[in-house]
Amino acid sequence: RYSTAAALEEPIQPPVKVQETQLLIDGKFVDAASGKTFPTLDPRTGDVIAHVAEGETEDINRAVGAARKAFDEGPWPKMAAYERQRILLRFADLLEKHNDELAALETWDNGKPYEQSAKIEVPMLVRLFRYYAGWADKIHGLTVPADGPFHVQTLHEPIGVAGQIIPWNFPLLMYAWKVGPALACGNTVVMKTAEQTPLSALYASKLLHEAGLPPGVLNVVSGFGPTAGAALASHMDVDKLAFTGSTDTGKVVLQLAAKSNLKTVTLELGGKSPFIVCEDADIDQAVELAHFALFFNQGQCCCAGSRTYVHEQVYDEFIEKAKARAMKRSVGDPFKVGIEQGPQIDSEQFEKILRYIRSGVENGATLETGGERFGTKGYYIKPTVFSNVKDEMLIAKDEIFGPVQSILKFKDLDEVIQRANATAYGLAAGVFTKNLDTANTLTRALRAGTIWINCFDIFDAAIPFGGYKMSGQGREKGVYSLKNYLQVKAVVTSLKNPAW
Ligand code: TXE
Repeated sequence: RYSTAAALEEPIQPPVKVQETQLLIDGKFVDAASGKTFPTLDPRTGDVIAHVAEGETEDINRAVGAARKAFDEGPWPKMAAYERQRILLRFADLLEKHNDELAALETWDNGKPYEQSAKIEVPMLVRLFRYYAGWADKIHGLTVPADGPFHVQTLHEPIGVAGQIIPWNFPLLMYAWKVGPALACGNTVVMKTAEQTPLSALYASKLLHEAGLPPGVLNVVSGFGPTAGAALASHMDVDKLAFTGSTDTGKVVLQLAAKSNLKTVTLELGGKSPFIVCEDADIDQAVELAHFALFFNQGQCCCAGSRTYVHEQVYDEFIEKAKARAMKRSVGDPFKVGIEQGPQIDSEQFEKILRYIRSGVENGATLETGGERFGTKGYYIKPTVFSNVKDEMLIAKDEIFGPVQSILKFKDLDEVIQRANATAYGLAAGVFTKNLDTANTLTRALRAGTIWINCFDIFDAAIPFGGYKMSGQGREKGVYSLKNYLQVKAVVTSLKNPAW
């Protein structure tokens, strides 16, 4: 079911026009202080979609200044919580109204299938903003029964200026995971988008201002990591930093935060998540879900089920079916109806994935299908399946971040628990079994921030997400994300008449 390579020669014209390419600072779209721009590229062809203002240190300073003023002078943090909620709800309505334009920009800049952008991701974005709008007027502290003649209460206050750095694999969803809770809690924000995908966040942020957001509350700076990103992470006037990206860059921003003003940091980093198929699993369903767990979003998911452990009793059947499923995956222009897989994000990721595929072959894994680029243009890779993968091979250890499924064999539960946990990562795990005891054992034994049982990649706004070990620090989404954006102030009042 691959499109013919010839079909890729003439990419479909995206049904949207690029409008916002400048930086968003203090409620206005402006050029970079240096006047510089950088091209954002179409992953289908490598051609330029638009030239985007390139923010650097001076622009981050301007954006942080605007966010500081909007925080200190208000009205945002002091506004009635109900008013903040109304703005976020109006924003969600506007996102819903502009679903198709947002989805088209996302697909154009990122390469993910348009149907995925339009039917899954933008609706999830809407849901996230409605969810956090719902929290805005439900944030409150406690009354604490302390010893002594004191009335003790806690106030939950916004932290201040939040710096947020996001990656390119889910530009709109990463924007929502960070902006939603930060604004609901009354913070102001400076967001640094990924250099590969600056467009959709600018468009969404324009809608947020149409919904009534005061100037300076959300500032968006497009630009590169070592310049704009590092300036944000090390800024003395940023109170909190939220980062999603690679583990290596996570370590860098944590150091920058520590060396500057000790801003609090949350990190959502890489993964190498096990997907465990037990002998009693429904094999057809397990094959389909293991396929989805790995290949969804061109394999560019931090929580991809990238180590598929299959019990020896069902291993051969599983391999045969997983291979057949991968061969059926429809690869092609992401704007075409029915396409499951578009191109990888850029030439760097494309080359990295092909290097991992070569290492798999050299290390003796069996290449069942795929293993090479698809077509001659852009960054398409054929869905690839390796069997006979061993734990010590690079393809079983490193985050490949591409459409490469590695299948490993196991004999019993204790063994698979030990092997699944033998990684520096701990983001997610999938468990496929009909046996409740097996599911309970694996749930408790696996060291990962999310365990999906007989399902995978379920991402409701209310479900927390984050990593154990080197997959990150802190949790995003759900009620847990509010904690990232609130300070707790203890207020102790002396009681004149303690008897009452
Ligand atoms: O990530 P980076 P890259 C993994 C995945 C991928 C690899 C490299 O394995 O192959 O990382 O991707 C900003 N100071 N993930 O290079 O560098 C950068 O501009 C401050 C997993 O794209 O981590 C971008 O906005 N910021 C991941 C963001 O960090 C810096 C998603 C992410 O880029 C910076 C993406 C610096 N010095 C890649 N350097 C996930 N967890 O989902 C870069 N940035």
